[in-house]
Amino acid sequence: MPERRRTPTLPARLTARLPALRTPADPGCWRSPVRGARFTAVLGVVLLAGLTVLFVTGLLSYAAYNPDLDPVNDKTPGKGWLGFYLFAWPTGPHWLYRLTQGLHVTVGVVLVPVLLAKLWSVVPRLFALPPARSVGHALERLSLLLLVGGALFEFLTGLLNIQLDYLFPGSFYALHFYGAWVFLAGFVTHVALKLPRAVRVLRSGGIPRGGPDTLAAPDPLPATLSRRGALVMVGAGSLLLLVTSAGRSFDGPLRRTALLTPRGGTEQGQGANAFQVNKTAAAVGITPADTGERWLLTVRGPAGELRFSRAGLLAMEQHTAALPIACVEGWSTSDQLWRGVRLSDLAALAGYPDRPPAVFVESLQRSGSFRKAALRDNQVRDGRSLLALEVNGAPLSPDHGYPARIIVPAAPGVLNTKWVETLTFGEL
Ligand SMILES: Nc1nc2c(c(=O)[nH]1)N[C@H]1C(S)=C(S)[C@@H](COP(=O)(O)O)O[C@H]1N2
Ligand SMILES: [Mo]
Repeated sequence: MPERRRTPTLPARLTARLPALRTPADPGCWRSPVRGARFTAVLGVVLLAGLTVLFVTGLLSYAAYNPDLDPVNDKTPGKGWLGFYLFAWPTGPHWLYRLTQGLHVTVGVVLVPVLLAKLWSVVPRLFALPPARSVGHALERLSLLLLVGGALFEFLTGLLNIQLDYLFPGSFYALHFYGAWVFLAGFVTHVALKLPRAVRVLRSGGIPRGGPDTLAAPDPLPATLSRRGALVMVGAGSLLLLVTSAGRSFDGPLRRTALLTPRGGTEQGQGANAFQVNKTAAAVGITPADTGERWLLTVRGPAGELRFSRAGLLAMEQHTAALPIACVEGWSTSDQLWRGVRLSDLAALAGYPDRPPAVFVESLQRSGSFRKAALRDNQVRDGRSLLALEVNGAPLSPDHGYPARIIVPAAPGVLNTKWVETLTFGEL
């Protein structure tokens, strides 16, 4: 059947009612009655606090890897002076990284609606003409490019990394690290320029003194939602994200509230080993043959090269430590009861009886990231730092690192190497 031909033009009745075409550079083009100085100022102040937490906890996360200790720990070896602030990551309180990285990821997720609302509230400014009224104004707009681009980039890379489980292994760290510094350059400039005004607007109850509200629409449409209502909606969005993602930092029923994360399901593993697994043994190619009777631990130091079977390690003095696993992706477990040999005892056998040095740890795992790590002397010295053989009263499961794994207080999961094969003690 032939189709009826449609007329390409709109009915005259309709075109007559359409307003004159406005470009986005025309302030009259933007007609939401919600935009205004107070709306923007409230969101801006929330972001000032939230983004500061993100930046500081992000820098702490980098420091927690002990990147200057050894190149295997450093995911951005070209950082140069950007690593000026690095310090020896402490071993206490034992939940330190669980807290800082849980905050980093949870605050990041929760701020998404605030960031989007803030950008929406000022989007007409993006199109304002002329592009620059003065050198100062040009610099201000340039700083916005760093700020907005940097913030969107950081949120995107961070969210992809936690949601898709290492989407870009290796390169994530470099992207997120340098992106953060670009963002900071824009953020500091923007806050210096805008904070006094935001504070004035908030103090005066929303009316910018000495001028019109240039963020408000000159020709607003009738309101369907008050400004306060719009802020409440943004807050409700953040709250929803909070209650559906914070559970990743806990276990049991709380974890199951984390609907928005790959870590929100039931615990992996069984019995004593029923807690989250990052990479399974199968995923990294560790077979029962590698970890069976044939397995031997090699310990190197000034005393030479020593070898230990699992039975030999179990015959040594055993110590326990209640420590969590806390991953850079923001998920963590509560304290698990680990049992095994103290790293400082192994250091003594390796030829450091008095003052344990740093240690270089290598896994059986043959490829992939995180199969090697270096631990600083303060970590080796801590009595809770173990080469763990058991957890919660049972032998380690293959997925949690059988026959032996590292566990160190306050450290990121990345430094808790599984399926350990070699420990080399000495100054790195
Ligand atoms: N050999 C090896 N050890 C490893 C990893 C790895 O990929 N390979 N992943 C690390 C990371 S990123 C984390 S968060 C913890 C997770 O430990 P779990 O799987 O026992 O919870 O193991 C760490 N140890
Ligand atoms: Mo991790």
